[in-house]
Amino acid sequence: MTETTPTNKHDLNEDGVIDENEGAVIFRWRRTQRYFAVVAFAAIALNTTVLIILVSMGVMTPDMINSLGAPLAWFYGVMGGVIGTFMGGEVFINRP
Ligand SMILES: [Ca+2]
Repeated sequence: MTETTPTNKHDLNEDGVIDENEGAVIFRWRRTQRYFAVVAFAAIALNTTVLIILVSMGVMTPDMINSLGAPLAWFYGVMGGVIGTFMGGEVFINRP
C-alpha cells in the first residue's frame, strides 16, 4: 500500500494536485467574499453620507435620527460583521 499525500479540501478530485480548475474555484470563492465586504463597506459609507446630508439640509432632525437608533445600530453591526468576518478570514487563510 502506497503512502498518500495529506488530503486538501481544495483538491476536489483528490489526486494530490491542485490543478487550474480547482484553483479557479478557490479564486471565485475568495473574490465573492471580497465583493461582499466591499458592498458592505460601500453601504455603510453611503448610508452615513446620506444621513449627514439629510440632517445638514434640514430634511431630517437629529431627533428623527435618534428614533432610528435601533435599526441603524443593527445595520452598522451587521455590515461591520460582514467586513470583520472577511478580514478575519483573510488573515486566517494567509496565516504563516
Ligand atoms: Ca486535484
